[in-house]
Amino acid sequence: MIWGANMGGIEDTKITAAILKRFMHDFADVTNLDVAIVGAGPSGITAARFLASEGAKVAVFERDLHVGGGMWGGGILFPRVVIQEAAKGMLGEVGVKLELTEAGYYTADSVEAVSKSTAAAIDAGARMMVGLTVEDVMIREEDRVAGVVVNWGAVELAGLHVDPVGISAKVVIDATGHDAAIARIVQRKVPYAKFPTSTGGVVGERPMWAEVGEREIVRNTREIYPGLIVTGMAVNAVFGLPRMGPIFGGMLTSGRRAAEIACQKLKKSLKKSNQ
Ligand code: 48F
Repeated sequence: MIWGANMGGIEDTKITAAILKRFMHDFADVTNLDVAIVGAGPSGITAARFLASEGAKVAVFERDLHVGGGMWGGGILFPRVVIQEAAKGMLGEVGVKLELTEAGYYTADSVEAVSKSTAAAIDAGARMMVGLTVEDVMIREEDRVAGVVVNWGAVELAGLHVDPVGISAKVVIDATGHDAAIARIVQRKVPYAKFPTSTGGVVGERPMWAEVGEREIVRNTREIYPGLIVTGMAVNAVFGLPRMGPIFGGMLTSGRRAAEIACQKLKKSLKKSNQ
């Protein structure tokens, strides 16, 4: 038998139907979530893995067609990333090979780091929804963020006037990196919204200082408005903390911390609804 000899018997319209059926089903399945994560960079992917492994129904909405955010490209397009001693387990546990380059500084292949972290999140049960931009949030009773509003990234790029659709979520995680896009949407659309920052709003990130940025990012990963948690570089943008460049331990650990906070919130709301 020649390899590929039995590959025929295919109908184009059946391929069309298979794509439609499968994606409609998958999209319908993410319209009611425990946690909606915005942004598939290192912090969002890590938060998704931990939440899914705790049994939460979680999806990541990413406007690009690819995952990885700023991790994929490493530093100045050299596709390698640095991880400090304290965080090396975060990549080690998903099977990423680390090299000790200098005492305390491990390096990883950024493509391997993104691919294996994403695969681990998907295997744990997280859904990755690529090509979808979050352009708004849903706000419900008691001024609570209760979901995200999505549209195709291509619609945004083309500047088309097309209405988006809503996805409900008990918790929303802003993992949009330097943009802190979801925090900024809440600030813009809910004029009385107050964040626990020095200005009560998004302060904006400070110039590069890896030592301080990495130290502060996990400590400041928190719920900044009812139902809205910030993680990753969005934390530093919201709280006015320095950026760090291509070191990623803080991003991964912040993602894990965001997942912990979201889990605690989910457990509390489950308790309340059982009372
Ligand atoms: O920027 P990004 O990688 O965020 P992160 O997880 O990690 C930051 C590091 O990559 C790096 C760094 C290391 O020291 O500073 O920058 O905090 O990933 C953010 C993702 O969010 C997507 C964006 O395309 C990127 O993949 N994103 C941003 N805004 C939206 C969005 C939006 N409105 N809707 C959907 N996705």
